Parts: sequence; C-alpha cells; structure tokens
Amino acid sequence: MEKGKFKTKLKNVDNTFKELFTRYENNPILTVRDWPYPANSVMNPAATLFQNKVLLLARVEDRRGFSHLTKAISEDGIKNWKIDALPTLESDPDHYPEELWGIEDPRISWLAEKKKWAITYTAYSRGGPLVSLALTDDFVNFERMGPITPAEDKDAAIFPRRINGKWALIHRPVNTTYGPGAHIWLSYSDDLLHWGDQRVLMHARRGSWWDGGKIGLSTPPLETAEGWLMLYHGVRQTAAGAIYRVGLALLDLDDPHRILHRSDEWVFGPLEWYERLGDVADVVFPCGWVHDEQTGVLKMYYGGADTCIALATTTVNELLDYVKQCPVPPQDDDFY
Ligand code: M1P
Repeated sequence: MEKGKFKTKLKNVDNTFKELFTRYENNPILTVRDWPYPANSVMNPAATLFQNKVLLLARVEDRRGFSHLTKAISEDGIKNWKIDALPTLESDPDHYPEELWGIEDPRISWLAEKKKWAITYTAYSRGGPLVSLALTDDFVNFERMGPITPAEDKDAAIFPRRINGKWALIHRPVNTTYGPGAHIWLSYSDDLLHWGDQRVLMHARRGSWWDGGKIGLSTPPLETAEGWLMLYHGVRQTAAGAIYRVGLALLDLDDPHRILHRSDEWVFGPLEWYERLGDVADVVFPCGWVHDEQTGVLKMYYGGADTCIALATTTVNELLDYVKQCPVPPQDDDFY
C-alpha cells in the first residue's frame, strides 16, 4: 500500500472530551510568590462578590503547617489582586480551642436575610477537624460563632436562604461505622448555630469509581431556576496516592435532599502541571465560585495540588445542560 494512504473507519471520529470548564491561560492566578508575607502555600479559596469586586478568602499554610485565611480582592477576578498585608482571619486557640492547629478551606455564602456573609471553615482541633462559623459584613470584622458540628466534619456551606423556613447546611462528617468512606450530609437549623434533622445527602460510590471512597462539598450550592447546582469533590485512592476530582449534581429547590441528577463522570480533574505537582499531587479543590448574572459566566476558584490558586470558567447554562442529561440516582444508592 502506498505510504500515507492507509485509512480506517475511525479516522473521522472525534474522541476528544469537551471540558465543561475552561482553565484560565495564565494559571495559576495566585501563588506564595504573590503573597505579602512568607508562607508555604496558598490554596482552596472561598469566593464571593464584594463591593462589585471578586473577593477570595484563601487558605494560607504557614511554615509550621498551620493554616489561616487571608483575603485577596480584584476588579476582574483574574489579575491585580490586592492581598491583605497580614492574615485576615487567624486561628484563636486561646478563645476557640478547637482552632488549635489552624483554620482551613473556607466557603462563603451571602445570607441576604441577615445582610451578612457566612463563612464556614474547618477548625483543626485536637479531636480532629470540625466545622466552625463566622459572620461578617465587611471582611474586616468577624463575628465568630464557634463550632457548629462535632469532629470529624468538614467541607461545609450554608444555603444562601432558608428552605421551608429553616437554614440548611451541607457538610461531610466521617462516620466509619456507617460503612467505608465519607459521605455528604444535609442538616437544618432555626438559628444557624444548632443543627439537626441530619441525613445523608449523597453517598460516596465504591470500588473503582472516581468518587469511590470519599466525597465532600466543593463550592457552596448555587441556586438556579432548575435546582441547586452542587459541585463536589470525589477522591480515589490509587497505588500512587489519592486523586481529587470534581463532579456535579442538581438538587431539588424545595427539598435539596432529593438529588435530581448526578454526574457519573467527573467534570474537572487534575491535568495541568499546577494541579499535578505540589505539596499534594493530583488535587483540584474548588471552594468558591462567582456567578455573573448578566453574562451567566461562572468563575470557579480552586486549589491546585495544595500549593496554588487557579481559575476555570464555565456558564450556568452549560452546567445545567450537562447535568440534566446525567442519571437520576436511585433513592437508595447503596446499589452503586
Ligand atoms: O490534600 C487534598 C485535600 O485534603 C483534605 O480534603 P478532604 O478532607 O475533603 O479530603 C483537605 O486537607 C484539603 O484542604 C486538601 O486540599
């Protein structure tokens, strides 16, 4: 056969996967080199709109291994970040002993009813990580509410409004007696402090699934006309270590315990060098996204390899179009 004439039926098959998120070309957008004071790493930022600017509250790990939170503000959410010269919110173990080993991985929800932002963060206590809450209206002064869950629990965010008269919290306790793995739970409260009516919202799958073993909320749930968009991370253990990827689900607006759709495949995972190489390899860890209601564009901010902060964008419509084609999970997903 003449060279170059070989044809296969597959020649015109497009087998490229269309990514739902587009990475910013100059990622990472923030690293310790941008920081005004010495630190080991910056990662896993919460995000919100504040005074028409994008505000990130980053987890900063110091050179002891303890974390605190520092804010960075930018007009376009991409560049020219103004970073606080000193930690914005530090652990305070003298008054809050549960913060002994630092505070980590915040999520921010705007609570219109309270006219305050609620920051849920991991307090690293002697008894293990737990969820603490702080309220603020200016990101300078913080009203610390203390722990809202016992250890071990993390990856929590409060829904931005009451649902059927109650505040709702997504969180991720670790409960080994329930079975292997860690699952996402939903709890309700009248006052943001005392939480009850706890139920599993979503199970980690098992076996070789990308989210087989451990899952946790990524960004706070985003309200759309078709349901709450929930981004969550799933962890798969491999011989080389854990891989942290991100999946998508749509929850019923009035009964968020009802999962309308859940992606079988991950929608975002470590591919680029800043996601694959760092203190913890192969980790993408989003904790915040900012929605531009005029354009529909969603900016997702995430930690890369527990070392830096990166940005990827999509639109709410793209996420909805995708997730609505995903399976409706069985009510009893023990069958996964
Ligand atoms: O190292 C990856 C992530 O591990 C933990 O996340 P989780 O407990 O949800 O598995 C956290 O320490 C997180 O900060 C870190 O990015």
